[in-house]
Amino acid sequence: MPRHLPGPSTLAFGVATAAYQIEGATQEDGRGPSIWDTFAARPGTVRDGKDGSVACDSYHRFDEDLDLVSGLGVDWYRFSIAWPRVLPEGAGQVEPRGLDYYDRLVDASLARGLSPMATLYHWDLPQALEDRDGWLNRDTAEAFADYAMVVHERLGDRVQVWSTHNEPWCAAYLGYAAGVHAPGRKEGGAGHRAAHHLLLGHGLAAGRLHEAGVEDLGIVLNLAPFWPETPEAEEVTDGIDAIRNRVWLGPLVDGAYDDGLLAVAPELADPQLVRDGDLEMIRGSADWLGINYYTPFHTTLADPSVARHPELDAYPGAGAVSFVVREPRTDIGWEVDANGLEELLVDTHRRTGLPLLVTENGAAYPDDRTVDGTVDDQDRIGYLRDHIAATDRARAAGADVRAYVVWTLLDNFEWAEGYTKTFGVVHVDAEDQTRTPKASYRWLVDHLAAR
Ligand code: IFM
Repeated sequence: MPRHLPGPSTLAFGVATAAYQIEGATQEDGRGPSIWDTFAARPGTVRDGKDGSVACDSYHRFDEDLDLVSGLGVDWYRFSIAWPRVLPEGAGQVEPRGLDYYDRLVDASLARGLSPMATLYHWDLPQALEDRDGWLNRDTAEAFADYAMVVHERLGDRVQVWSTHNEPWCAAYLGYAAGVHAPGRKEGGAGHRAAHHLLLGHGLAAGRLHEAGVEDLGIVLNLAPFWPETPEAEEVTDGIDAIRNRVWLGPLVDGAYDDGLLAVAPELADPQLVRDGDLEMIRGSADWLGINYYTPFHTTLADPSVARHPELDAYPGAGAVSFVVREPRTDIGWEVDANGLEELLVDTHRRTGLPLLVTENGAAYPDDRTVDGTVDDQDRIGYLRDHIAATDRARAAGADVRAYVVWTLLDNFEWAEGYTKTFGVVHVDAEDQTRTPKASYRWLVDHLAAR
């Protein structure tokens, strides 16, 4: 069983989930509250007013879920660990029952021949840390590194591939600038401050995990291709690209925030925030890079007579850009274009030289059940087929892509969209939690067997 990072010779496959989206049991076995419990309880934050308190009840049904994972024929199971299960207050007292759960999950994965890939932070910050200013407080980065070591001490004998953060862009900019994700703070430039502390947390944790013997440590980014529609749109698009992509790649690869980024994010030039040694420590800290890809973005210069697009709140300081979304689109409104994935993989490999994993890729579709209870999600099959082919093309063009991981196993709590948007290859009945593999699940089984 390839428990280490797969080699470059073949493309390995996996499927991903995240703790808050599937586990439920938010009040069980000593778990402390997270920012998503608090945020979702506030009226108007989540489309259907629901939360992750039950979700897919995977905390109790993980055996059944792992049977579904292994039934796909994938090598890897990518899951995340809920920080507030392990340290209910974010720091200090460890909750052994939280660690026990992940211990069982890892053993049950290995028993099925699945290699575990563990993500330490998929957005469920302990509320106690947010009460002390969350990712705007430098201490949170230190607390994250301590938490990483607690988890590693328990699971590190069996888990070899670790990632620190999942999509820190969302945690920083959707959470602290646009306020559409937890903790729901709409504070513009605070997004940049949160981004630096997330990077710092990654760097501190990476240093200690490497010292403890971890060889396959990565960070998972939702990088995105931006395609200016006109030459005039190029300059403003540069600012958007800086906030989405270069804010992470600059420190990780060069140990620096570039001038174009600093022009739109002056906060990152503040020596109180970015202290001596921070960027040097972050440089070279990742052994691999995870890329989560869903859609490309076409950009134009914004028409000043038209109201600013709310999505731009997630790019504080960037100029007047508009996004043009072409057809076809998924149910969540994201344009479908697999060429964006190919381009991103080739460019990111050139830019970083690091092994890449496609750590998430998938699509939301309405997924209506037919009279016999099955879900014939042909759109999702088309999406997955085209994006796997794009990954193959990127490899053929020289990008060192080691794995393709499907988002996601189960229909689950899709953050601010609640349960209204479904990405799973397995349908989950919200009433009785029955799992029904969709046509895309069967297609994946056949596709992987044929490869
Ligand atoms: O569901 C999310 C996941 O948690 C992070 N990446 C994007 C997915 C779809 O929105």
